[in-house]
Amino acid sequence: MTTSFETVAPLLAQQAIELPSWAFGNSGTRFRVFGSPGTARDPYEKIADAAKVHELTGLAPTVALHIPWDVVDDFGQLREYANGLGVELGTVNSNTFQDDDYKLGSVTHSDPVIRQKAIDHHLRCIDIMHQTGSRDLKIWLADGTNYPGQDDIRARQDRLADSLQQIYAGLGDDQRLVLEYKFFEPAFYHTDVPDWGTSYAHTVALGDKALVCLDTGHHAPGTNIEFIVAQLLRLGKLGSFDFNSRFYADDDLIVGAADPFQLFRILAEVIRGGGFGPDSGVAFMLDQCHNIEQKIPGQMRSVLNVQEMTARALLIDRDALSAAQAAGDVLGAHGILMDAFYRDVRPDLAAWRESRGLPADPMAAYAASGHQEKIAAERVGGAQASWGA
Ligand code: PSV
Ligand code: MN
Ligand code: MN
Repeated sequence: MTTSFETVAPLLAQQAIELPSWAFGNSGTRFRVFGSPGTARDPYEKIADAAKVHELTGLAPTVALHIPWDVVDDFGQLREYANGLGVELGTVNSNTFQDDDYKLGSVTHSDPVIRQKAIDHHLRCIDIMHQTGSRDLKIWLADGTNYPGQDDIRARQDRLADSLQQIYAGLGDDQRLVLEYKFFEPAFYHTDVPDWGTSYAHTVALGDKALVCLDTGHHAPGTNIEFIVAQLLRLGKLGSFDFNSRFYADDDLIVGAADPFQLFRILAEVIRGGGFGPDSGVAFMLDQCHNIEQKIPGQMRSVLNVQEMTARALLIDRDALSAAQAAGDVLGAHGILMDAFYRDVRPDLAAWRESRGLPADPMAAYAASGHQEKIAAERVGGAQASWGA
C-alpha cells in the first residue's frame, strides 16, 4: 500500500522556508563578483524580491536579515514594508567577519576590548530583533586559526563559552540563539565551532533557548548529515537548517541541485524525528548565493526543490517500513524508502498549487510575468547590493 498524495497535502500546507536577504545581492567567488541587471540596491528591494518568491510559490513567508549589511534607519518601517508585501522579517544573522578588528577572532579574541565589541554587536542584533519581531539570532563565526600553535585552542573555547553566555543573557523570553558550525573556512587549521558536537556542547551549557543550526554545506565530503539530524532531534537541540548544496566545499549552490537524494534522506529524518511543521521548533532557511543565475528564479527553484523532496519524504510508507525493519527485511525496507524517493510528485504539486490559487508552474509564471525585465529597467542608478552591503 502506497501513501497517497492527498494524505500528505495538508502537511505540505504547513511548509515555510525562510529566504536570506543576501541571496538577492550580487555574489561571486574570490575571482569575480558579476553584477546583473535588476539586482536589489538596498534592504527594501531585497525584501520586495523575497516577497515575489513567496507570491508565486506560497512557500517563503519570512526573510532573514544580515547585520550590518541590512541596517536601515528605521527597522519598524522595514517591518511594515515587509508586512505590506505579505512577508515577515525573520532570523537576524550577526556578522563579525568583515572588520579588521576581527582578523584573529571575534567572540574568541584574546583582547577583551575586541571581544566586547563582538559581544556588543550581538546585543545590538537582539535589539534589532525586538524591532523586527524576529525570533532567532543566528550566529556563525569566522573565528579560528590557520596554523598549529597560533593560539591556545582551549582558551578560545573558554572565551567563546563566556561570550555566548553574555549574548544569551540578552535574549528576550521568546527569542532563541542558534549556533551554526562549519569545519573550515575562512580559518584553515581549526575553527572554533567546527562541528555539531561543539555547537551542541555550547548550546546545552547555555540553556533551552540555545539550539544548533545545521548548514548542509558545512560538512566534510561523505558526512552522513541525516544521522546528525536524527541525533540532534533526539537530543531536542536542532533549531534550524541553512539549506544549500555543494559539490566540493561551502559552495552555497541551489538546495537539491548537487544531491537530491541526500536532501530526501535529510527530510525523511526530519519528519521521522518530529522536526517538520510550525510547532516543531525547527526552522527551515536557505543560505545560498546566486552567482551566475538570476536570483529571484534561483530562490524559487530552491524552495520548490525543498517542497518536492518534502512531499516525497512524507510519502514514505512508514507502517510498511517499520514492519520490514522489524522483520529484518533489509532489501524490502530499503526498497520502501526508494519507492518514495522515486515518486514523481511534480504533477500532483502543480495541481495542488492551482487549487490554492498559485501558479501550477511558478518558474514559468515568473518568466512570463515580465517582472525581471521590469526590475532591470527600474533599478538603474545607485549601487547594487552585493554579498555584503
Ligand atoms: C559562511 O560560511 C556563511 O555561508 C555561513 O553559512 C552563514 O550562515 C552565512 O555565511 C551568512 O552569514
Ligand atoms: Mn549558513
Ligand atoms: Mn556557509
